[in-house]
Amino acid sequence: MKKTVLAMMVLAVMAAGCGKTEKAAPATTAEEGKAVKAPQADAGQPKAPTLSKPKVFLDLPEEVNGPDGMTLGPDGTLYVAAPNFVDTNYPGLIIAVDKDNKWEVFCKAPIHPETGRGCPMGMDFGPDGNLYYADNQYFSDKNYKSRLMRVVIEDGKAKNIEVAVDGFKLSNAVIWKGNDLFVSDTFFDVEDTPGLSGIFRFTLDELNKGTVKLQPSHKDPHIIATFITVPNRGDVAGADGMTIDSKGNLYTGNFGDGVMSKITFNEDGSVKSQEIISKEITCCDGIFCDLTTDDIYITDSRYNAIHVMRPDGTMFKDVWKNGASDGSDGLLDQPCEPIIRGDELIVVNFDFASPEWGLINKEPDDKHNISVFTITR
Ligand SMILES: [Ca+2]
Ligand SMILES: [Ca+2]
Ligand SMILES: [Ca+2]
Repeated sequence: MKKTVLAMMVLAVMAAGCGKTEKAAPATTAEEGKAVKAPQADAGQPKAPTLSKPKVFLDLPEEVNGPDGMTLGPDGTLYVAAPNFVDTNYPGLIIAVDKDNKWEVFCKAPIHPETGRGCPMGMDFGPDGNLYYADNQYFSDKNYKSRLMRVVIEDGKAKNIEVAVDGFKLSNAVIWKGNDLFVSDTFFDVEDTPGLSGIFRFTLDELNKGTVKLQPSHKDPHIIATFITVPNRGDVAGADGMTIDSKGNLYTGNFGDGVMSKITFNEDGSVKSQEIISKEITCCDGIFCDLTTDDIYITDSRYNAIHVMRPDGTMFKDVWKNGASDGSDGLLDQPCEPIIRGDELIVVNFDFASPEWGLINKEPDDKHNISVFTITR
């Protein structure tokens, strides 16, 4: 697909972030790229971690022009998914980064037979040792073409890649909790409920029986939670990143309006509660829980910012924020997913925007980077 056509389609999807009525970021923090002392909610509350100035974690070639999702393997290898929406001459792929930050292509994403594209985004390892990733076809075809893929791994290598679940709109984040797998779908595109999105749950047993075919509807029985994004700058993108805290609670945030939700579970895995816990920010892409503290790191694509949220919804805004950058200096360039490796906060820069979307990042450039901060907890 031509880049311009794709960009127009993506505009409808990802023109996201913050309403025009939102106050602009403080100029000093946005422009100077300084670590900001995060506000403390209440005396006695846990303090927010602080972050160093970011550095370049990886410089990536054109072959990896639009990185998105990440996960850590059992041996500490970092996997990074690249749907490569910026330059679609390159196929979507997943790279593996070792502990010395040397990387290689782990696998190329199989193309969808109807769209001709393979677009890996969110990823997580399952209890079966295989790697599962969201194959986001929404930018090519909105008619339930997105999938969940299973990379069957043998001896640390990708042996083959199978369709585990077929029929999402925009499968985005993927996370396992025991034998339950959760997948967020950012758009349901229901006419009478604009901004509807949701989270699906699958069990390992069900996935082991063969490809799960979803009902082409927002009423598929695998849906365990739904969300409604309030239009923000005309954007209604919904559930995006997901993470699970040390107590097994699930969190997600809407891309379009930044509303954060928490889901708790009963012993049998059914949903016990679902509540909105924060409306402090206006854009949420990927999120990641630091299990040593239960601090939840949030990437804000709109403002090139990192926020940190506590499980009770206490939000420490702008733990990091910087102005426009091509990323070659390590500064954020439309950050889309965080992950923690030891005391490193590694942040992928998606860098795929258009000026009219109103993001700090105006458009893709030819620098493709992943950033890294040092965390002081
Ligand atoms: Ca995402
Ligand atoms: Ca860049
Ligand atoms: Ca850029």
